[in-house]
Amino acid sequence: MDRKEFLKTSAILTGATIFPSNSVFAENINNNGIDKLTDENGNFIHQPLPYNTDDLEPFMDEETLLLHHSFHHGGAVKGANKDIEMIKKVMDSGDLIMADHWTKKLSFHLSSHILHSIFWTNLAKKKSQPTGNLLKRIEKDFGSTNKMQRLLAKLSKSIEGSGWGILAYQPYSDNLVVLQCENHQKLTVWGAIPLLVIDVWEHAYYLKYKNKRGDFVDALMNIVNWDNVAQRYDIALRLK
Ligand code: MN3
Repeated sequence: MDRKEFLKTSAILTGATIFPSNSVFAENINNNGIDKLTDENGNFIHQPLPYNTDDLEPFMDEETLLLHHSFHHGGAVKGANKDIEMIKKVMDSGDLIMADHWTKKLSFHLSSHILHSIFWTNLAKKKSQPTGNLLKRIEKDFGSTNKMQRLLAKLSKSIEGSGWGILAYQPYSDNLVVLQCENHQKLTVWGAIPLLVIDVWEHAYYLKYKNKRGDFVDALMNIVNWDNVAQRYDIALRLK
């Protein structure tokens, strides 16, 4: 480990700000190592994309990226804020008849906000590969990067309806796991920390890829920002 690597690792372990100020990918991750989803008042905020809307061409087309980020992710942020407000109103009124409705809505919207926030930072226009601790762990848990990627791609492509393929770190069992998530909130395993998430909702690909979800998932593997995934893994290890 060279000095730069040592300082970076030490900073992660102590929770200090480790990211260079020009790293747009890191700006979504705060000092505690989690994504910044709220303002100082606790309201959910919609962060700008960490790149230009045409940066991920041709793998992800500009129009899809723009609509996806502004309308679909943006809508989830608005929804989550409204759901919180409505839960407060229901509690203040004393009539809890709508409490389960707004709680379910919050689960859907906030999970969407969390996964989309991770998703944008998981992508970059440069080609990269898993390295360092992450690579070692992938090889230990899956045999090779190729094997893990094949599993992640397979599970992402075959999700029933709308959902996400997810590579996560599971601190309870101390290993990497690949999960299928339906919608934004179903089929998770408690405690799993998402490292790499693959959005396979039709809104993520239909303008360009039409019904070829598989082609979209394969294309996405060309723009995975493995440095971001590795950062997330190093941070997640603190929860072991
Ligand atoms: Mn989406």
